[in-house]
Amino acid sequence: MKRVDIIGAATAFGQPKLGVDLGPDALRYANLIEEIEKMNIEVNDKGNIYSDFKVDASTHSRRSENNLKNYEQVVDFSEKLAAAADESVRAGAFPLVIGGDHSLSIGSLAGISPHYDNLGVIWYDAHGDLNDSASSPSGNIHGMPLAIACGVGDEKLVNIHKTGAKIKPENVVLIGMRDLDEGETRYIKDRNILTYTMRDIREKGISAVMSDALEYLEAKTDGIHLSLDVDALDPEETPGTGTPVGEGLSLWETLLAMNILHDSGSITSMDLVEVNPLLDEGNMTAEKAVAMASALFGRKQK
Ligand code: NNH
Ligand code: MN
Ligand code: MN
Ligand code: MN
Repeated sequence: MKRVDIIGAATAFGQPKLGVDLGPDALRYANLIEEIEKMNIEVNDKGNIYSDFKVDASTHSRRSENNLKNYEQVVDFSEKLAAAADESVRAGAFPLVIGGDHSLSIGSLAGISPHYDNLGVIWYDAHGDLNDSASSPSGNIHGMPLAIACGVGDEKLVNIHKTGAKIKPENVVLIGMRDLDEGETRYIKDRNILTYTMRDIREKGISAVMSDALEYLEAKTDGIHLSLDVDALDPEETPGTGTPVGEGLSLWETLLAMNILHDSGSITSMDLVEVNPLLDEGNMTAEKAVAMASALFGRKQK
């Protein structure tokens, strides 16, 4: 890895709550760049990407086309982010895309995946983000990016940056699952996606889960993208996020998971998403997210 490129994805259009577009700056304020530099890694902060559309607090998330809220805003933002992520991989850097809501992964995966024959994905989240507009209970696009990357969903969203599916469901591992919608459960079963629910993690332990996930992906992929939604953790750990779900992962489990991923040397890009400083207690969610990213880049747990 030549360097880490920080790409700020300042978007809130994938979900209804204001403030998640401030996540990138909350992470910088929590010393994201300095903490990664401590690992003797060069960091290039590329600043934030913003939509040309302005967030209008009075209508945000109410405009919906075919049960896709803020549709044209998400299409526009995804194209911009995909171009930035593509450029970063092309330059030999490790893109660290900081959000922003999880709809940003439509753009990050679209930009990154063309550089690989078989990109693997670890989706560390309470949710599967495998809805399409028909199965989505909310119309919020942040519940759809993984399906879109697999080629399922709205045509424009599926064809962002490059035509067609960006990844294969057999190259995906879901970790931390505890709030799946019906359509998502069906898709996981139909495509036989390797899934670790909270119960699986309790039974096996996070260390064995991570090793098994790595073994599964390393055998058939030429790069692994980590998409880390801070709501994977328990809301007591990361309260500053829009859709918290109880009985989640602890900080220490996640730091251990990140250390195991670091030691593998297999992770080639990352999204760090759903930090909403307006919902936070102080800046603790951003601070913990920085600890998680630092652990991925080699900071050892005490
Ligand atoms: N599954 C729900 C939906 O599609 C919630 C998604 N929310 C997330 N995903 N934060 O990670 O609306
Ligand atoms: Mn998510
Ligand atoms: Mn989530
Ligand atoms: Mn190292």
